[in-house]
Amino acid sequence: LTNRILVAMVGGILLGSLINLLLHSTGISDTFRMLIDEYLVSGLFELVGRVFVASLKLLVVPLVLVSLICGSSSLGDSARMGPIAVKTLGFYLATTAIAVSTALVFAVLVGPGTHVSLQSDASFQASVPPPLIDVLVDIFPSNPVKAMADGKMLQIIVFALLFGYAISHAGEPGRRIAAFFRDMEAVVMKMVGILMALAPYGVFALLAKLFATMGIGAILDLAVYFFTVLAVLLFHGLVVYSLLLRVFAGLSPAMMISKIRSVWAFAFSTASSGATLPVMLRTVERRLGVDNSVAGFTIPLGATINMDGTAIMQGVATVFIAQVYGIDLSLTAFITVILTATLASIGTAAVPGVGLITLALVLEQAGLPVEGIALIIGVDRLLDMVRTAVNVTGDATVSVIVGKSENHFDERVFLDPNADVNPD
Ligand code: DAS
Repeated sequence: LTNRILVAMVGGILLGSLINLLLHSTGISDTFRMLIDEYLVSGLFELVGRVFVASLKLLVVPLVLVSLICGSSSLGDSARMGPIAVKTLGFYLATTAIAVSTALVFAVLVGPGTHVSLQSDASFQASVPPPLIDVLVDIFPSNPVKAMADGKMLQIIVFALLFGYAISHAGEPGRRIAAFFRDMEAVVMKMVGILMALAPYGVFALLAKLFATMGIGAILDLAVYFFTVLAVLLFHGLVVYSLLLRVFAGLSPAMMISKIRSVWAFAFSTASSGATLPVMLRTVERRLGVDNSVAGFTIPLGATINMDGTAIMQGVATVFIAQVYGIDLSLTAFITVILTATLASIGTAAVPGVGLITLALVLEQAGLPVEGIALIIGVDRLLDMVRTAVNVTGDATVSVIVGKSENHFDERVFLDPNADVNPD
């Protein structure tokens, strides 16, 4: 699939740029120009692209609801691990909030979207975001069904966390419901897989229309966006996690990095924390020395709720899209982005491209045009591979910190460069 998406990307960019040149050349008849513009660019490509974006938004509610209910109900089950759960959740949420905040500051400083002159056909006027107090009150659902119908994701997240916690304290009925939601999650993940199979067509159409409209110059604009996200990912992945490991566990970041490179290769090539989970669990336990009683909890939970790399992309993408559409983000909007990206990263399941699905949610909550996703989708696949590696590095770092602080950690294994080098 990755290759097909890459081919679709290149094809869309090339065809779109070619059409752009054609439409601006004087050598073709007006009839032909109208045919190309009306029926191909604004017709077929527009249709396929918008259906694809709509299908991404379609999955947000079911994906977040079931993955969160499953995550929080398993959390409740292990109530005997209270301090471990509290520390793990605390570090996961804190690192994600740091990640998205760094991304926002960096993006505002670099201004990746300020020079992009998008002649946007959709002259989008952001809905004025509500005052912060309303945003905070609005987090608590008064009607969960209405919250889902209205796509109020923060309310859905709060409801799912509460519901999942109740499941884990409801005895036999709770166990039956938990099993139901685990099945639901499997089906919804299958839906994500099906939609990702459509991604090449959607990506091709979006990019062909984008470059037919904007011309090859768009790649330059995207290059600034691309390298802004990459810079923050590398900073967070190599500097922030190393600092945390040094400060909270007094361990050598170099040793950890040398041991999780195999996990990086897996995360990068699959662009899926979920697919990387088995390799991750083995590495954290047998090479980093974290006891299974901790890693068995922190790694699956982390793969589901801890996505710092994703939050970084969402932070930069939000600023980029706001700048391209000439929309000034208010402080409330920034806070909404930090809250939504942090909480939404809890709900993202660990599959390729899922960061875009919740980006739609972050943009909506910030009052920005979801169509802006079309601007960045072309380079998202490459960024997805890098941000997935950052996501799993965050899970490993927090697992070591929590394991050590709870004395479920064997430092000799961590310090042994040859621990589990030749897996059986
Ligand atoms: N690929 C996702 C993951 O598995 C992250 C994302 O899509 O942003 O972590």
